[in-house]
Amino acid sequence: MTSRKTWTVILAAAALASCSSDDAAKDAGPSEVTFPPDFMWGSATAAFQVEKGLGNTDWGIWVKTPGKIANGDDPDVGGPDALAHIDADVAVLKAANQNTYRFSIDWARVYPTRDAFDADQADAAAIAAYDELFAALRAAGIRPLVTMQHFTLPDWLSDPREPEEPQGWERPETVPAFETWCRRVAARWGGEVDWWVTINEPLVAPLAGYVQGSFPPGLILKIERALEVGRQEVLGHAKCYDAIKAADTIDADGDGETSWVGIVQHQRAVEPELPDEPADVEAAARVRYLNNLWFINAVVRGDWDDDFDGNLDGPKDRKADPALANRSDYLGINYYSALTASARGLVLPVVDASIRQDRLLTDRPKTDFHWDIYPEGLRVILEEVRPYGLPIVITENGIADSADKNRARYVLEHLFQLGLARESGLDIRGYMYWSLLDNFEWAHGYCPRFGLHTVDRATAARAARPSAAVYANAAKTGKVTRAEIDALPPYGEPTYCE
Ligand code: IFM
Repeated sequence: MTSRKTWTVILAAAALASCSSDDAAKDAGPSEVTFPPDFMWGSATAAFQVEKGLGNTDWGIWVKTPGKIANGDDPDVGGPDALAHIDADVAVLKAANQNTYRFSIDWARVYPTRDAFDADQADAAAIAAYDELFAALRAAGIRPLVTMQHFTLPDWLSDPREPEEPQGWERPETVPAFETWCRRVAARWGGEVDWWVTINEPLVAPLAGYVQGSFPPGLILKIERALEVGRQEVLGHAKCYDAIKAADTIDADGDGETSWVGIVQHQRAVEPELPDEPADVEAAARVRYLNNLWFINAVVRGDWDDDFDGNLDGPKDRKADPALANRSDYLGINYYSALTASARGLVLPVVDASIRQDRLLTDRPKTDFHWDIYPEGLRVILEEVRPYGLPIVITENGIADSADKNRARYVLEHLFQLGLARESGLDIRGYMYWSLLDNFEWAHGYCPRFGLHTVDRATAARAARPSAAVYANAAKTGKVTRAEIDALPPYGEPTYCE
């Protein structure tokens, strides 16, 4: 059980964070925010969401399982097919004044079988395709920011047809295999890449895969297994970090560093469902700790809270473990929205709270995906990570908005908050919009449209949405003004997906 003292500390931190947000909201502040010339302006994708032909992954099996994907959508049909459209994607990045592109290299594409991985026989076509992408980016002067694992795992490590067996990160061979994967990728492409992400959103996969059932292996309320996945991902991250540091010996961008290796977390502004209800306030503190801080504590401070209870008093807990500490050169933050926690409803063990991520009972505008639009929440979650003292990259921020009526305002308002956060002393190095293109949104298929660019479902032709020009202008001028934001229409009704 979590001690009263522990939660008092966590609640105090939460109060501090919400003070900062109130201050931010009250602060009419400057009429513009500016960003330095070396700021990373970019957008992001992930292999499974934009490539095709990844049937040999756990997700490849999952999408073929009837009933798992909305509308029966298939990433092999009607998607961006990114590896066959490298020039088109680099052209739209360039046209939008972006100097950085975040994408993932897929492990199962490079090593389609266990035998190929064990023998280190990389697939020639895969290597050629990623080489082509790196060459095109280099020619366009666009910096790659590369993710080693973005939700998918090779089917030889994770098979959702056998959900009762240990899968993916639960298997003892996965962490050492991931370490090897990271080492080989960093050795092969370290001359192209300086900015690396180990694992994308490590806590989303266990939550969705073992608690909610929407990701492979599709289990519901298997809490102990979910926690073990989270623990193994910490170990995998630390091993991957060390492997990249050893293998990437080339300073590709001439900044004096051969590599910047970070974790990417999906942070939410966690709020009590009923702000005047003390039990909900405490529930929010527990969820905030678990979702936003638990992983970072482990890989930055080496504080291993094995039982996830918010203190380091447990029999397996460790403080400042040197095998884990200082394993993130920067924090990658994916920020989209708020979530609410309550002491009532479907209360999950460990956090002793129910969690709502969409259709929040707030009066904020919503996205097509039923998420709250809450730009000030960006500052709330940035304040939470200020104590770690690390550089920060916003590795994802974006909106599902098929009609493109709210995206320009969404982007500029978030950038404005980011600028204010910079001015308050946070070392923020970049902003990646999610996503460069409309793509395959996991269990929701193609319906949520996050793209700055549309993708024709028949021809895969890319076309810029009007908001792409608004983002491009911010990147070009390095500033966002209140006047620009005020000139945009107010948020309108979303086009809900389902
Ligand atoms: O599409 C996802 C991405 O894969 C991870 N971060 C959140 C995005 C939107 O849901």
